[in-house]
Amino acid sequence: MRGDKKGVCMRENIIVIGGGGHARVIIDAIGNEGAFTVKGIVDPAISKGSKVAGVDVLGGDEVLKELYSSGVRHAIIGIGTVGQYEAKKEICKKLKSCGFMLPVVRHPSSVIAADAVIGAGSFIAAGVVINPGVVIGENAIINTHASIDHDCQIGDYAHIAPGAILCGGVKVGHEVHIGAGAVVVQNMQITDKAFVKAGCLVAKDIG
Ligand code: JB3
Repeated sequence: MRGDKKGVCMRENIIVIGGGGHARVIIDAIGNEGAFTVKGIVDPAISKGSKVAGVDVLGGDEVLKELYSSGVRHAIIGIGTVGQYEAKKEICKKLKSCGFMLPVVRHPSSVIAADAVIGAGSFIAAGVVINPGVVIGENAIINTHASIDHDCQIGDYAHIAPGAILCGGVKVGHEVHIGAGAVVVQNMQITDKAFVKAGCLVAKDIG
């Protein structure tokens, strides 16, 4: 938020990249969090001028430069789709080259330790708990009700799906998917690009 000349706090605008189910979850979190106003959605597969979750679809990625020129400075990647790492990295590159900043978006019901470090563009969903000493990379998704215990490390673009539990000291690499409800016991290490199925118990290192 920033103050106008009268000292009134104004929300900064943000655009959401992608307009599917994951984007709707992000839009809801942004509305609840109150730091930003969603200016619009950028998605080439949805008709320009239509609305998703009450938000205008502004067009495909060709509108990014124009949006930056119009004064929008923040963007969040709302593509959750498992395995779409290259698309996400490509769009991240485009956003940065236009000048956009990628803030951390968190639902206000998440509980995040004061010393946790969370990388740019990451999304922390409703009901997530992140304990002390945790380090999360850029553009990661910590999805609904996931629990990340003390001293875990999570790489860029990792997706910790709803209800997954990482016990203390777990190391998760870049572009890793931890499926919904999976449990990873303490101090396990999971290498880059690994895929852990929903509901799995991980009691041995992967990779
Ligand atoms: O499991 C849960 C809780 N959520 C899933 C989430 C993590 O992933 C959800 O159930 C879905 O499986 C998936 O959600 P997502 O990513 O919203 O899926 P989908 O409905 O396919 O929407 C992705 C949107 O991103 C599509 O409308 C694409 O057109 C758009 N998209 C893909 N690549 C892109 C690009 N948009 C832009 N602007 N640029 C791209 O490069």
